[in-house]
Amino acid sequence: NRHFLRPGAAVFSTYESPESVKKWETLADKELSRAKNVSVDTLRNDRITPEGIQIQPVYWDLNETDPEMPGVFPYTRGPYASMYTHRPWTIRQYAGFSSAEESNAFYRANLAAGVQGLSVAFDLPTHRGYDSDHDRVTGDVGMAGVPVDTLRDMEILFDGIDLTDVSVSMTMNGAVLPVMAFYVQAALEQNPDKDPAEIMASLKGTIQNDILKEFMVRNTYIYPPEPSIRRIIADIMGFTSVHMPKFNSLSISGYHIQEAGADAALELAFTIADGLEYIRTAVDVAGLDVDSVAPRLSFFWGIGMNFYTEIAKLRAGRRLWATLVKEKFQPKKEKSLLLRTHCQTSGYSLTEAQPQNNIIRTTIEAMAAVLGGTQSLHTNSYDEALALPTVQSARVARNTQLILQEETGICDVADPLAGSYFIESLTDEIADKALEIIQEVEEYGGMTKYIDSGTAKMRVEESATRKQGRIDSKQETIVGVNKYQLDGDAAKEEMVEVLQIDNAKARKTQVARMNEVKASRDENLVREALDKLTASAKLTTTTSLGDNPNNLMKLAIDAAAVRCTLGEISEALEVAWGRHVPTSSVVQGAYNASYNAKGSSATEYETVLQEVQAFEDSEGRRPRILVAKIGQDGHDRGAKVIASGFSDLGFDVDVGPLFQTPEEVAIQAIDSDVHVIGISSQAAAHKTLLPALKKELEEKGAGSVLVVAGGVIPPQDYDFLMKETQSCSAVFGPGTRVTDAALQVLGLIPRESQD
Ligand code: 2CP
Repeated sequence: NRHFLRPGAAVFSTYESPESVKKWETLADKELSRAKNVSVDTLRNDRITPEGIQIQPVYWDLNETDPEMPGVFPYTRGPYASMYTHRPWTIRQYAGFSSAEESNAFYRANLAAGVQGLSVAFDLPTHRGYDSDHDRVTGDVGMAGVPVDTLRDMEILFDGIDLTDVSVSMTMNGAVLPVMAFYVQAALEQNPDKDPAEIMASLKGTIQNDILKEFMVRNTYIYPPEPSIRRIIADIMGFTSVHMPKFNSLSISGYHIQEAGADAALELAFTIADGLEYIRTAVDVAGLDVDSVAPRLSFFWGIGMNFYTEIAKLRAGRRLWATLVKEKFQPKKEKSLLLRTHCQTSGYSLTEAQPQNNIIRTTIEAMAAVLGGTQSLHTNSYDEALALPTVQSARVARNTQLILQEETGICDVADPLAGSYFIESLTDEIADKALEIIQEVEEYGGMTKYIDSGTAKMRVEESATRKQGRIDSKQETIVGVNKYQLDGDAAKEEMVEVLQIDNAKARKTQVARMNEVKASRDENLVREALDKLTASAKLTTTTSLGDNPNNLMKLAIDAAAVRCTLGEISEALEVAWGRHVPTSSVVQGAYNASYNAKGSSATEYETVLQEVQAFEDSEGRRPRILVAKIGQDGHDRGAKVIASGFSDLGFDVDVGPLFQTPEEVAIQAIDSDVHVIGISSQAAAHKTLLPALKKELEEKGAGSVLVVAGGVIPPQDYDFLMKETQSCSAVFGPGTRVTDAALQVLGLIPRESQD
């Protein structure tokens, strides 16, 4: 007899089930009967392949005395016993367009076409707590998601969608209080005749609310760490645990840590360590019971192209979380130990070159997510390295999941890869590596202190720079980018239509609607609600317990009800806490080390170093670049990698602060006397902000400073930027090798020695 036995095998008749298997069967029967009124036996008997093979809902090794089972501690094999066998993961596509109306139409069409939950993407001004009329957000309104200034926008966003029925995820971290308040108040106003307590209790969904990773990698914070965690997050956890028990109060995110360049072990470790820190905040700071909070913490992983590793990561994550929460907090409810997660296929793995290849990448990543046992999934659109998705590309992305769910049979078996020598071994090893890092963080005093020390950010940036070095030196293959590239006509054939957004129009419509709301409200009530928020923000005692009259979430809902704007609510808190000002630094040596790790392409690297030296010899100083971000776009992985790579290649590198206006960038460039400004743009504001930067430079007599741009910029816009408006001299798309960019920049810098 082979060891891979399963319940259908002949030997099964004499088999005495171990405890874990008995527990699994009881749990699975309960889940199945609750959802579909079927039992494990129904599943066993019903599913016969065309070849006549009976498919079991789960498989295990009959020779093991205590086999790991799905739904049973430590949950390596899944948080639920029956997993997808009767309820597949939720297809939840993250989306938000430049107006509430367009976004609403998209959500409704998607729900009609098989999507099972909503996931709202807000624009960057909303994330950063600015109303659409603020002068720091001219290029950002409606560009990377939907703008929400007032309750009116939220009402339109969910028009015709019953919020007590559909589960809604909202990606919001900085301006989490006004956004949650608008959402709750919109649900209450959808149901004016019902008991408000009942409406709130029925709301199901998730708010990202994970500020720790914002300070580490994503950068859409507003306030400093201390009030962000100990006041905002604590009060939201306290409020939702009492009034919104079905709502997930946090989505603890590894996704952005991976997107920023972390490998799987680092992503896993920092995310779990963030989760432990949030439970500690709830218990120690807010005085909440672990069992009132932990069951509604959820997770969010990025899924890249390392197929086996990603599957192992999801399995290891569940085991680590259950084990660590049990050990550190001794919860009484089993639900407190479950790591339930959303996954998103990696945006970073998508390429601008040959975009259709991205459909294949996304499918492979989606398969890793579901073979790893995710609860909810977003699949990226193939054109996302170029621009925001079109209706057609979003449809292909959604259908990828429908095909996996309904055509492949993947859902028939819970944790089908369990028992694979390789997957089990990899799961153990990833868990061990992550645990080592988690222990280091815990010994340091927890994630808040670890992030504060700058070590977390530095480790992610190092990992990102090393990866770029491996790609540029071709140790890692990316089809169409560093191998099998197309050129000439073939490359043109691969160009795809991209979505273009009229930023000025989006902003005008938004501001007009906000002014209408302001004109029709009672200003005294507005002032009173905002003053209460400021007063609560200044308190030094906890206000987290759900019924506390000074709970910030409660006061934000009161403010939403009297039509305060998102910017006003944010400002009322900023008065007490100030805005967080980040510091930035450049990783040294990591690009050089990994580029030359195997000695490959060393001559190209040498060539750049020699060119830089020649520049210095002729100009009397090294080439100097200001790497800058303009507008509210905080995605800084690309900027950081360029800064580190250029620095290793011999450039003098200045890194500008995040969230600059074009004028501030121009002033810094002039003050630092740089030869070149490199603008990294990931959030679609390039057509407004690059021409504005050029204008500022010219007005200040610095028109000769070279401007180059990189990031998510559709090739269709290159002419607009380089010819029509002459606002930059080169555009580097995703996938550009740092060495190539450096050589090209050197060639473009006007030489004073030749004047
Ligand atoms: C599920 N259920 C089951 C089973 N499976 N019951 C019996 N048997 C099963 N096999 C039940 C659950 O217990 C639950 O009910 C309900 O069905 C829903 O299942 P779920 O697993 O909770 O799924 P979900 O509602 O889809 O929630 C999934 C998550 C949630 C992960 C817990 O937090 C979520 O939806 N997250 C999405 C986050 C998101 O969209 N983020 C977007 C990031 P009960 O609730 O009654 O127990 S995009 C970010 C971008 C990139 C950015 O940040 O910039």
